[in-house]
Amino acid sequence: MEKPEQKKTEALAAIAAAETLDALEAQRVAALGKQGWISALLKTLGAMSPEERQAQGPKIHSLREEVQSALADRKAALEQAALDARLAAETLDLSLPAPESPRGSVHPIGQVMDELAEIFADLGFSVATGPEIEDDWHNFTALNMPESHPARAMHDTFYFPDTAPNGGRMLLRTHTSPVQVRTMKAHGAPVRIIAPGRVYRSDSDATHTPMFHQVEGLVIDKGIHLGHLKWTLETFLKAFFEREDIVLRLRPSYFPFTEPSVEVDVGFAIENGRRVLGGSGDAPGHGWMELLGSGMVNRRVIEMSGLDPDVWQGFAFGVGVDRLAMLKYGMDDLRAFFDGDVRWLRHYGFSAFDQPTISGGIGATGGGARA
Ligand code: 2U9
Repeated sequence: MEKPEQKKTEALAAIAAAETLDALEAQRVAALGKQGWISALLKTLGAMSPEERQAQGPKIHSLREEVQSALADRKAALEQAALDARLAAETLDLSLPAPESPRGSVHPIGQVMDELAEIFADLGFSVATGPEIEDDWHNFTALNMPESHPARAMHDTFYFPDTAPNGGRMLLRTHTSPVQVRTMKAHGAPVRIIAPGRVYRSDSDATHTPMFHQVEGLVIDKGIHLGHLKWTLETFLKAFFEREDIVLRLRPSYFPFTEPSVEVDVGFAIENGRRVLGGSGDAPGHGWMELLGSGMVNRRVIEMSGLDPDVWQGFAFGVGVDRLAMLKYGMDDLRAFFDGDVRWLRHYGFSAFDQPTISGGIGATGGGARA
């Protein structure tokens, strides 16, 4: 075993000197591969006499184990070194400033939706959502707009060719009101929700887009009256516009789903040629701007939503989210909201880090014309 001992010493030295996993693999093949010298040594055992095999066998096997374990140790060491090098090269220093100004921003509509959810959560409202593809029962009939009702024609509805499971027509919802109907049917009363979301009407000009955003609110409880409605809207608008001097004017109106119905105007003043909300619209140089629709929920709607109108009453309101965003953040063209122009978004978008909170301030500072 002179020769094998010497070969082992050489092999162990070569293994220790291998700098790469490939070089190490070459050493393994040279010793333990099919043509390797240890494999050849093992083959000689078959031709030996039993006495000789008893003497040489353990020596050859221990030599093989020694080489095998040296290969495994070196392999582990090389792999660890490779991992250490990779970890050192790929470190990320989170304290470094971003190489460029951050891309991507929160769209003003998303920002305003977050602000609305925060303000109304503080008043005890939850956010409810529902399908944008509706059937005509939930979108119209349950809201006191039967088939022949002229208000149906006024909504410029996008209809689908399909028929709903309840036999009615399928459509893109023209308002978020079906969400409130579904909520009352599923959960009963009392109810205190806002329903923000996309709505669709076949209408397109400088002030109308075929898809726009609404937020509607619904409160159902015992003994609810117009005073609750006015206080809620006043509190909401003061928080949203971050001004204590918001003044409302309620005008009688008509909606099929509310009775009585009121349109809500907000007083504004002209400052630097621009309308600024706040103060009475009756003061000299001031005016009134129509902002919201609202009213006491029609008892027929309460009934169709599965509740007893002699027990439960409520108020509801609706407002365009796009319009709220334009008023608060000073955009003047509604169509730009939907163009997806990155320059516009860079100018009017908000930072994702600027979350509206009651304690930290509702209005964002990062975007809009207020920046
Ligand atoms: C239920 C009962 C009543 C929601 C209401 C309005 C008045 C309204 C418009 C404002 C501007 C729509 O975006 S807009 O064009 N909305 O004037 N919406 S009351 O009334 C409801 C809703 C659901 C069950």
